[in-house]
Amino acid sequence: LDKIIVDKKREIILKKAIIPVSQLEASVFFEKKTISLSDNLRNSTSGIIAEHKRRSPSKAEINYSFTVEEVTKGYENAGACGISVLTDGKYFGGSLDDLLLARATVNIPLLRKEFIVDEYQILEAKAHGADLILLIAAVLTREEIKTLSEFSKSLGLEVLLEVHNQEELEKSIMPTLDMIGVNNRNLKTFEVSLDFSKQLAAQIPDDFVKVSESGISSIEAINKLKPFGYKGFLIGENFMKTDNAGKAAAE
Ligand code: IGP
Repeated sequence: LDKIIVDKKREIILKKAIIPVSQLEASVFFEKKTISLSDNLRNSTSGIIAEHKRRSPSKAEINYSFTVEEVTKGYENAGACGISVLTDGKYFGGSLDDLLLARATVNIPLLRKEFIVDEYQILEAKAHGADLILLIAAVLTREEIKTLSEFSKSLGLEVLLEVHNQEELEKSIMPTLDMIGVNNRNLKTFEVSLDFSKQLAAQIPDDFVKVSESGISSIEAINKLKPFGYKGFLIGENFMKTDNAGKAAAE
């Protein structure tokens, strides 16, 4: 995780030198209103946030056989509340082009799934059609979470804050967040257990929509998480590893 962040910071320095903020701000998406994922989750029964993920550090290759359009259209047709698009290239095989293609394909909320450490990445998210961003408490200070979430909100982007334990949750709670996600996967050890979601649920204040992330592989798992107050379920690998991600999401 520390290595990913070091790489990310270098990547941002290089990108800033090539694509100035003014160029990002010229994107048509700055004039477009965003769609609210938190509203969708509050009003939905499925709560599925389906993820486009080609590979990951914990699993290596998952699926390279389908286009972003095929996968995201499939998710939308299956009734997903929103779609998460990995944009990290080095570790997840994604890109901002993937986000743009997803935006050209579907009309449901899009999450830019990225290790965000700089406001520049939030401008990129907006410029490529995202409706919300992810902030990961494990790699940010409270001050950074505050600055980055305020900046997102000023652009009309909702914020999903990801935590993995009580300490991260306590340091992060603030009114500029919309949703709080408990990552069932420890990003440092890759250990996965739905118990993380179950244990932390009661500590998440009711003003935030609760999302359970990672390692969810069945309807039974979702049904076990719902009584803890979870309204959103972020699922990647379990859909992507099949030969029809949309069909898997529909089932
Ligand atoms: C999806 P899974 O186990 O269903 O493929 O997990 C998503 O939660 C996971 O990709 C994720 C992630 C992240 C990826 C959660 N938090 C932070 C990169 C960065």
